[in-house]
Amino acid sequence: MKEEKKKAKLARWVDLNLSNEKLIKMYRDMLHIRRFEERAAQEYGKGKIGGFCHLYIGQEATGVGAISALREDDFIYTAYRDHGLALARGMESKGCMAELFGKATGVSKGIGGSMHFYDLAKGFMGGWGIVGGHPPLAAGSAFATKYQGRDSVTICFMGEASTNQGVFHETLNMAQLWKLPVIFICENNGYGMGTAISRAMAGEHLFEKAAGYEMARGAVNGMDVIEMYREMSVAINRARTEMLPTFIEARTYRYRGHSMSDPGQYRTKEEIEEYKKRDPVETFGKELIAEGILKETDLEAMDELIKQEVQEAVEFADASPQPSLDVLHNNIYA
Ligand SMILES: Cc1ncc(C[n+]2csc(CCOP(=O)(O)OP(=O)(O)O)c2C)c(N)n1
Repeated sequence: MKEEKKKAKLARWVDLNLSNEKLIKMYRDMLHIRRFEERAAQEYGKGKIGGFCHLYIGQEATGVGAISALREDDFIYTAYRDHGLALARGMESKGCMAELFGKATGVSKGIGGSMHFYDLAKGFMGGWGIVGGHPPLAAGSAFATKYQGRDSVTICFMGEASTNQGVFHETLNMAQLWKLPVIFICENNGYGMGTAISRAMAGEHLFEKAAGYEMARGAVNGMDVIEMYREMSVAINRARTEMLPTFIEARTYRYRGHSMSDPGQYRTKEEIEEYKKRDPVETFGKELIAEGILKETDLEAMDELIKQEVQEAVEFADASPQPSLDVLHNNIYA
């Protein structure tokens, strides 16, 4: 009887070999993204961030779950909703905030801005603005590592709207045909700007788009960091050992508008509140407490430290210089 009780109490991640340290880091990474972006929203309101600013708030578990399963020599491509993914990859708050502020100390030297975070040393390959534009680049990266005989994998985040683009289908076709070690992670947050997926996409089962290419595929609860990690571990193993691609539909939700300039009148407050009930950060925090891995006071202390880190990032970005005028025409092809 005692034994049974013990078994029933095993954490749901027991099969994943996740150390407590790793679990705590996953929680911390999600909270870091949340606090960084809440602050970015405030700074945007003060006029410190020019251009677009697309927040990731609500989707933290998808990015952290996926990126936590990677090795340091793997590569990441994403669209413009990139701050959270960059932070999850270990890019520092200071460089990220400075990039938002358009400062020379930013991760893209202040000439990329919110949509174009980049860090080659961390395999973070951007930060791309054209919907559906980057999946071919990710496939190219996977082609390159395979060609070089390395066992790195490339992961490619994209919004669900990009799966309606022709180039998405061309990329999946080639990835499967050429057996490329690439994982496509479609973050299905239900909306492409103000358009609900049901108004823009034929068919209900998004992940089945990959069936046309006989690619391994599936849907996962993208609001659950552990489930995301679990699916990714399988896909990464397939890519690393069999050189085969995977398509994962991560069902998630963004709490904020498409970008900071979106008042979000195409959905109801009730809908947003419904999703907040299963908030990825709060839910996982409670689970870690229930499992005896952290205490409420640990979460509070961690929150304070993160807020302090973000505060220092804002001060750093404020104090940093603008890029000099002579870099204005660098990296431009004519
Ligand atoms: C080719 C192209 N068409 C239109 C746009 C304008 N646009 C920017 S974001 C966006 C919606 C994309 O939604 P989704 O891919 O689902 O990503 P999410 O914003 O939900 O993360 C559109 C249509 C664009 N950037 N590129």
